[in-house]
Amino acid sequence: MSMNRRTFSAAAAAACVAGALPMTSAFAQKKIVLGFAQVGAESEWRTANTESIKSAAQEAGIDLKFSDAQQKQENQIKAIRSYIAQKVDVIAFSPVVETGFENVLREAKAAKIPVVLTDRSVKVKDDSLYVTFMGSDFVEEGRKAGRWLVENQKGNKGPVNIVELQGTVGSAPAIDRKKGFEEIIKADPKFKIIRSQTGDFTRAKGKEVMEAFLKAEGKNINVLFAHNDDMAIGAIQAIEEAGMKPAKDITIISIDAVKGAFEAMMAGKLNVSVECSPLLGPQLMSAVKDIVAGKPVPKRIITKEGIFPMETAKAEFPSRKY
Ligand code: GZL
Repeated sequence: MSMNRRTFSAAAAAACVAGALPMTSAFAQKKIVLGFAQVGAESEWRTANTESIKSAAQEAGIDLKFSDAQQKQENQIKAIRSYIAQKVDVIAFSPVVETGFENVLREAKAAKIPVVLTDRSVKVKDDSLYVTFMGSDFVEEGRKAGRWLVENQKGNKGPVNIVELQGTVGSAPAIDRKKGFEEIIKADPKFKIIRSQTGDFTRAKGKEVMEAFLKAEGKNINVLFAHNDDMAIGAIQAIEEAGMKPAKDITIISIDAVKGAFEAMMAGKLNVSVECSPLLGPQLMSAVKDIVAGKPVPKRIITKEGIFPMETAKAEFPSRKY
């Protein structure tokens, strides 16, 4: 069990005063210990996010304790409790769902361990339970998807029947992307969401649910809005197995802009992907160092992101970092 920063500093100071250690070396040796409770490994996005966090911790000289919750909230809570018991300096996590973390966050606060939210946020009455939330604006990502569709369907008097593959039920990205998308399309009654179901952000579930949509609605489907690229890629397989042409018979809009999405767009099978950057590692490590140094950190740090229609994919692909 690693001694935490406070007890170490007190011991080091005592040793220095007693002349047992030169003042500088003692303090320089103690690495910051960060406990990170990751959602899982459900998508290309998550894999890139984990890679960014691990490489940034190494780069920053931060001792990273990492856990994968396999998309189960109880596993994330268990991991956070273990970091509290280990007296880490900072805890960071990407809440798999928005609710149900209040108690464990209170335990971290009682243990005087600061918490950073990355990627996804939580719904809590007391926002002093976390120092900062860094990640995308998911409502804006949904709006970007909606605006692209409105523009793309300008010449079509409708109806435009949409099926929607939602992300993990109760997660901030699923709730907010739906909200942003509907905010934009509700302006024109030609747009109708005729089926909407969770594919839990995975390719396998995205394919399975799209197969059910196709069985129920078939050629009545004009558009697929998928909350992430992995579900869109699974749905593309289902559309092809049903003998239809993805991105032609069914317009496909998704979010993340991972490598797999660019490959699908270059193959002419995906119409557009809204960027959601997983590369939060460097920002997280810089915030952790500031928190440990007692410097102020903004309550909300929003990642800047774009949108990539099929036509831009070939030119953009070589410079993509995830
Ligand atoms: C978004 C992130 C979502 C991605 C999915 O920030 O939480 O979770 O869009 C991932 O690909 O599974």
